Amino acid sequence: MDAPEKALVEEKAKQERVVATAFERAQELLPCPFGASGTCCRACFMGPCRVREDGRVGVCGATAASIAAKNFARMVAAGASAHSDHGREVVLLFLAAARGEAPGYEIRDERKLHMLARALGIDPQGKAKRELAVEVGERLLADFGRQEGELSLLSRAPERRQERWRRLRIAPRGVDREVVEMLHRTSIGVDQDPVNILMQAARTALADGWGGSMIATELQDILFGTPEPLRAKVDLGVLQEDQVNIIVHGHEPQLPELLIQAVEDPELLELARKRGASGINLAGICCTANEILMRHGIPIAGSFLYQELAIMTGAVDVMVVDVQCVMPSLPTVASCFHTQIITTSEKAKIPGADHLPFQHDNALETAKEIVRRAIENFPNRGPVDIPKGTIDLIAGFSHETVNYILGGRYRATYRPLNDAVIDGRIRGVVGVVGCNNPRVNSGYVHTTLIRELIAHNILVLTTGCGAITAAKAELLVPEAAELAGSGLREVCEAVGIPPVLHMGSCVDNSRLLVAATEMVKIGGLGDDISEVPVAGAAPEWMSEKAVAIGHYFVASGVPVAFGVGFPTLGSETASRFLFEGIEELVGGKWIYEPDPVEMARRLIEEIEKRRKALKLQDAYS
Ligand code: BF8
Repeated sequence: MDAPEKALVEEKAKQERVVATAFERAQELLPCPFGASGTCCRACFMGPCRVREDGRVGVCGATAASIAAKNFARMVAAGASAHSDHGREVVLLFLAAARGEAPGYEIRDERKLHMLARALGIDPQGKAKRELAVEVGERLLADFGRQEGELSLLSRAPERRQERWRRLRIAPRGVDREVVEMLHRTSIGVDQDPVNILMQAARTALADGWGGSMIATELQDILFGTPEPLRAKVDLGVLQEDQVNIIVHGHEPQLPELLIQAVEDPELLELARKRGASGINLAGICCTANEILMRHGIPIAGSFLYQELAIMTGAVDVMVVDVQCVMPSLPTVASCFHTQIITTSEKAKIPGADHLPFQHDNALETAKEIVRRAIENFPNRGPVDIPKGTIDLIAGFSHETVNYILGGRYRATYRPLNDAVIDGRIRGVVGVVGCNNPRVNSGYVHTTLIRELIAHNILVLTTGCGAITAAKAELLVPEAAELAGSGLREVCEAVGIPPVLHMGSCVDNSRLLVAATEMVKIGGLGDDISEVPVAGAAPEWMSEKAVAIGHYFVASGVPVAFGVGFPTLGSETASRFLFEGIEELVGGKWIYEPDPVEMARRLIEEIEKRRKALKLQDAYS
């Protein structure tokens, strides 16, 4: 073996030793059974106390039930914080753009701005676009710090739902207030009643769904454009061997929106050619990917579990990350290749990554600098191995476009959807959302569930990494209607839509709340979300954010199924409340079922229960 060849083999061996991915780490690290089932308490330093529901209690006397409830509630608070802090950043940029302090950004969807203003009780008549945007932005910004009263957008929910929240005293006041109170109540020696804790968790979660997340979605649409259906591509094959490849990863679309402009900059394109590349290619991972896919058709390299694999193609010149779901392993993996990892949020630095902070007044320069660095890094590539092939998908189903598609632009309405549910062509609607998890047969779980549901005439709405997974299984194309039951197939073919509709990122689960509300308002399916034949599922969840999302759907009246494991299983008392008792209060409940076929069966059972209560016709087979 000559010297260069030996060096290559050694290098490859080094890579093989060093490049462990989440899949290998998940095999090596077994979860702690107490932590996984929710009964390890770390709220003080007399412990940590690991208890079981067998009469044993923690040093302070805490029971397994209160510990499990507290841990669940803290997951909700953390998840709600993540979505809501994203929402807050969007409002701040929105206000800066409206005030002319954020070059490169403008208010794009004036029609939606007017609709949102009216939902907030602001009369848009006679107001200039920017003036109205400032008024809307300031109103929504106040929702984060509101101490009394109710969140502004709660008024969008069906009347009956709002009354129920008020009766139960879980109508959220301010986003930050609910999160702070949740943390207070779960610190040592405060709230010890599992039901009381889990109901405040419901209030905190509602502050996410009808607050932070909804604010993020609505203002992003107004600022960057409301999505409309478009065709795009998914899989690692979207990376281009002969082009500079930049991957955006994380959750916030603010900077990626300008990266889209920067990769088309003629000077940068010329520089790329000088460095030997034929162009500059932008692709996405995780929810940032979903954001720019929905609005611009930017291709998706993969979901959460693909972030390390993308780097291992050797073809990623820069991976630019913001917040959430960014693995700390990235710089280690990247160190075996030429990839530069660039962090852009002051809230999220990673040892070993470069930091290029994004601010409102320098966004375009930052975007161009990132592109420049990627170009300069292109000649440093080693061997490149991009898996061949890509898969087509249709995305861009915002609540508004579903409205237009079904009813037409001038009579936009959910009426045809309600009619299809009423006559049984569609038995119900299920949101299949959430993460990928290396502890299960990732991908299989999501897609098996979805296939079962559509085969039983259930229309599936999807977001987040679940949507990317569905896309990879070719479920987001109109041809997938062939897998649907006869009723759903008929509707999909008539309207020309896939049986699985991509509705965006994880904050865009708020679109599903708006859609469910719209179904109530159109009529014929009950007076509250809890009566409509709808359900939700996160079969491969892993993030605290998924717990927050699940809990706000439950608190909005929707049954929600989780796979993988459930974070309160160590306490039968806490679990029984979430699986059964909570339903009497809010109309929704949690379901835990790791098997996707069985999960589908249980969700269909919930849908049928609602159909029966509404005395709807027998569904198509
Ligand atoms: O916020 S689905 S892995 S990327 S947490 Fe994360 Fe889960 Fe993906 Fe979107 Ni949502």
